[in-house]
Amino acid sequence: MGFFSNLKAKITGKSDQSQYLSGFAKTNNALGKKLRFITNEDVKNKEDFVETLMVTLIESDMGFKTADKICDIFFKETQDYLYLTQDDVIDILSETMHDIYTEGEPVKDIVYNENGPTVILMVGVNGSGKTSTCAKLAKRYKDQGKKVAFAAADTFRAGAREQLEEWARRLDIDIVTGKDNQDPSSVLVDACRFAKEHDIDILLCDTAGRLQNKINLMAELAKMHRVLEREIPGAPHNTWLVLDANTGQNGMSQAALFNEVTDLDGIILTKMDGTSKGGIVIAIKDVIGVPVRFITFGEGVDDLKDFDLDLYLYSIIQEASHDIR
Ligand SMILES: Nc1nc2c(ncn2[C@@H]2O[C@H](COP(=O)(O)OP(=O)(O)O)[C@@H](O)[C@H]2O)c(=O)[nH]1
Ligand SMILES: [Mg+2]
Repeated sequence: MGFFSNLKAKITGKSDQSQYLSGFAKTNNALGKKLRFITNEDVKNKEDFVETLMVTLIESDMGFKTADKICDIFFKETQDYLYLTQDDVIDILSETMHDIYTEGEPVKDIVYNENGPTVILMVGVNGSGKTSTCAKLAKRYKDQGKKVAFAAADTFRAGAREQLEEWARRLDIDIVTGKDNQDPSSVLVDACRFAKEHDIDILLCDTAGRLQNKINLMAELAKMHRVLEREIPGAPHNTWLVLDANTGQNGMSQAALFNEVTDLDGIILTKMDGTSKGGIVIAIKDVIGVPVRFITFGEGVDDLKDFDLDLYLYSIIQEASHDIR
């Protein structure tokens, strides 16, 4: 069985399948269709083929470096590229993307603190979706029976605290807040103490997306890490970068910068419902080396899914007209 048919068999029956398929419908229309089209194009020589493939991959946000790597592998594996069928192309490309995503160290599991609150620090630029993703994660952990609280450490943006307070009210969970412009680290200290006193399982820390310059960002994140670790050993147990999938190569630069100034344990790609360029998932893992933990498909509190490589690959490449639901 070819790699892609195998993928299809693997994902059939997975519960997140329909949300992935509809969430990636735009990407699939753009990338899936074009990848199939390549074999129909008037491609006469290797240069034409490489160019068509490169353009297709870059248009889907794979980035130059990753697209180039995919093309390299493609031509190492296939000599008679002019005689490939659509299915062959799809098999080789989906397997190559799979291999690029999984190469290197295996992805570590999410860390949960056995001896107290698990602290999750959410970082990312303004508007990327940090606050709404905190709400989505809170809902998910609460549904799993965990006791969740928010730390409203975005004290800089007007209305940021109120936005998280509103989510706390709707989800009926605790929230620790500070005053406008208060040092975010002091809010985190209060939140850690609250979490310890109230047997909180998961403390979700919403932060400001201030990207004025690298030195300040580094200093601010270092201070947050320092105070969290002082209050709760091992905290933050997870630092997740929230990235708007629509920002393309700019998102790649954000990921590189944040990964340079702090230890990222994962990336949450938001607004996947709005992009036709799902390739950023592969590019981030390939270039930055950080795995995607979750993706979000909408503004609803349930629109967050675990990242699943098989579902993702199938959803972005499946035939546009093909519906296996
Ligand atoms: N369509 C869509 N909108 C989203 C998604 N995630 C967040 N948003 C919206 O993006 C905007 C910014 O989100 P917010 O959480 O306030 O970003 P923050 O500044 O990083 O805290 C809000 O209008 C959210 O509703 C998503 O997955 N899909
Ligand atoms: Mg916010």
